Amino acid sequence: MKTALITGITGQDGSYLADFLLSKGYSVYGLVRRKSKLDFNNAEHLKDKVHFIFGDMTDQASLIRAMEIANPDEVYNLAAQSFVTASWETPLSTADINAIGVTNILETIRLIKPKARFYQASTSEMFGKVQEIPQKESTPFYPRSPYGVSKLYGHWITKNYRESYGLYACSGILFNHESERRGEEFVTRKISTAVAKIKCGKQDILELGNLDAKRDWGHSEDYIKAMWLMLQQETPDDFVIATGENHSIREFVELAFKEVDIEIEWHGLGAKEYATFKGTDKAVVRVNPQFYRPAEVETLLGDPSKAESDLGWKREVSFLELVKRMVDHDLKWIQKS
Ligand code: NAP
Ligand code: G4F
Repeated sequence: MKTALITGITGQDGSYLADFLLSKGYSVYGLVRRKSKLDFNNAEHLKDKVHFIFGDMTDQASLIRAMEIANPDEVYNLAAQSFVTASWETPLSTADINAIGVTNILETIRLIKPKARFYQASTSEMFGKVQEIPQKESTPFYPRSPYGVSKLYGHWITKNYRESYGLYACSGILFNHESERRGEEFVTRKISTAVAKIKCGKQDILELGNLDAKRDWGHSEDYIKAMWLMLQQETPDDFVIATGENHSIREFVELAFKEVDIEIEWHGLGAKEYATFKGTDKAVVRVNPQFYRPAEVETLLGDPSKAESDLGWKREVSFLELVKRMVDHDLKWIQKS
């Protein structure tokens, strides 16, 4: 039986990855942060199945302790301050967790279990102001946020430990992936919960920032399989994981409201008045500059051909299915609450 240690197990990807590894017979350990109130977030259902270890990416002593307790064959580093907007508000702690935190865990592996295989959660945000369309493994990076910059450090230090010490260390450059477990401040989940609340008469209006930004969106359950595949190869390497198609925020909004048969009234920048269609088949979606970013990533589109040919990975959930699953889930959730 193999053993895995997952950092970020309470998050979207960490919880799906734990489900997946358990189904494959792994013994799973998960690093969780101590908070004022015990909160397992997305890992609530895993409480009896996973060994939780308290720790923090910024506290190397806790990572050493976690490595000694788990003695893992595979380490998945999914922990991060992952919300791009928050990285302008907390740039230093973002760097501490997302950049230095990666060195903390790599050093821990090097010292305690150099044979453990390591997965680093890199991101398409590193492409930022894109230098090539579509983006592939060889595309130059140009991050546009403190988050993107911190992740670029994590990406390069992973490569460096592979080249310096011969660690089996890989980075997955994952494009946006969403799900029913996505944090509610990310745009897709913000939209799906708003659609559900508007449908149930519990919200009047949906306010968003840049509607024209485009993202290459997949489902988290497909993407965590790629993480596992990367650690099952003969030699470590880095891979782009994406769907190869992108859509605007506006398109996501349109499909999500269509799912519940609600017509949209768009209110552009500067619109002061808005109609209220509470509990009817009409809704207002309004642009609010409060949600604009100091520097935007306008468009992301990944080329997953290397992962498809070398790992045999393929996404299964289509864009339409993703929107549908998120809206259906939130509708049930809001109706129940
Ligand atoms: P998420 O839902 O925000 O989960 C982040 C996890 O990191 C949570 O479990 C969080 O714990 C934990 N964490 C944060 N700071 C920590 C610290 N100092 N020490 C220990 N744990 C800490 O993120 P996700 O969407 O699952 O993404 C997983 C990883 O993939 C992240 O590294 C993210 O940057 C990267 N990524 C995500 C996407 C995407 O589209 N989802 C794309 C590319 C890369 P709490 O529950 O205590 O907050
Ligand atoms: O959903 P988002 O906040 O995700 P973003 O910034 O693309 O980052 C996510 O994907 C990255 C991979 O590319 C991950 F590395 C990262 O951890 C995270 O998971 O925003 C998507 C787009 C942006 O262009 C943003 O400006 O949606 C636009 N947007 C428009 N209105 C909004 C809003 N984003 C948010 N969060 N809230 C809005 O009201």
